Amino acid sequence: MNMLEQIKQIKNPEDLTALHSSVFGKNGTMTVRLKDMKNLDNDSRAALNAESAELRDAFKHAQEELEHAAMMNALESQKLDAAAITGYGLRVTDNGRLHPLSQCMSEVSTVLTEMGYSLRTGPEIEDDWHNFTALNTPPHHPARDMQDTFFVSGGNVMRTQTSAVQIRSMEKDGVPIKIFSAGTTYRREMDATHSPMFHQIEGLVVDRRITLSDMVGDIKTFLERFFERELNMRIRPSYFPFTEPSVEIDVEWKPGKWLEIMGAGMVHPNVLCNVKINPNEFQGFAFGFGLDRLAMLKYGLSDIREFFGGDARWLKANGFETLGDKK
Ligand code: FA5
Repeated sequence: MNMLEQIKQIKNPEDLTALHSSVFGKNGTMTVRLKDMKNLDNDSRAALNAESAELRDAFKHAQEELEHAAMMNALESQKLDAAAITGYGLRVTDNGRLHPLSQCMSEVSTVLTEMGYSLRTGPEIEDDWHNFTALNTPPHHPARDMQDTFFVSGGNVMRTQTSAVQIRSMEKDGVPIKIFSAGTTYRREMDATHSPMFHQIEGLVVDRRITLSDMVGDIKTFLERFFERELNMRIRPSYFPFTEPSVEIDVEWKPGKWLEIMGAGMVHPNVLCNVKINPNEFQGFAFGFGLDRLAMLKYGLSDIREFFGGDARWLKANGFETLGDKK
């Protein structure tokens, strides 16, 4: 193999340097021959000079090639590093977004806030007074059986209804009051329409001369704004210990198909007395509903438990966007 071919075959800078010194170094083959040039005739000198120049060019070219290859390698490996660092962020299809229930909760809150209700919250582990007794459901009241309750230590319960927050709010802020509470509630039951943990929203208005028609007006306004369409509403007599009269509200979901959507009623005088408000001076109404059932209706779902499966594929299958769809 002649020298030019040897140079071309070299794959790393160290080998190239070594070969270069063996040719052009102090005692290199070409250096020695060039030193002897004076003994050559003109043609041989010209040929040697040309050969030497050609070799220098070949070395220079080989060096440039190796430098270029090294730079490409470095870029390639940096590109891999960059992908390793940013790769997770690029796979946005794996990411999530607000759960449909959270979105629903926020829509409900927006509508109620626009209607002048302000949000109140309370503890999820509640004492007997706020969850039951002050709501006109003292111990041994048969209406306690209406709610399958989780009891925790110290006589407390996992709150079965957000109605507990109306007691706390009236105790703290007095009246007049126009509030809503929103949050998780718990009952010992589970089937397609009952989940052990679910979400309730409750509205409460207490003032002078509040009537049942104020309640009907506010509930209709709320439902139509939330579902973004006009709805026929039906009011049926019902029973809750903390409201008198008590009603259930149904909406005509499809022509001739009515669905029960919430409980409501005028705040029972005993409840007002329990929070030291004179029922002869103040009256009010309250309404409460399950957010999860409302969301089932809005999104056309048949099993409440699907909300809590935590499966992103389910979100997609039911037409809920995930963050990845926003790409
Ligand atoms: C109540 O809890 C009353 N506090 C509502 C109320 C407030 C009435 C103010 C009058 C005035 P009820 O037990 O019916 O009522 O529950 C209200 C809603 O919570 C139900 O209509 C249903 O939508 C929802 N709900 C009840 N239990 C479950 C459950 N296990 N899973 C999912 N949703 C539930």
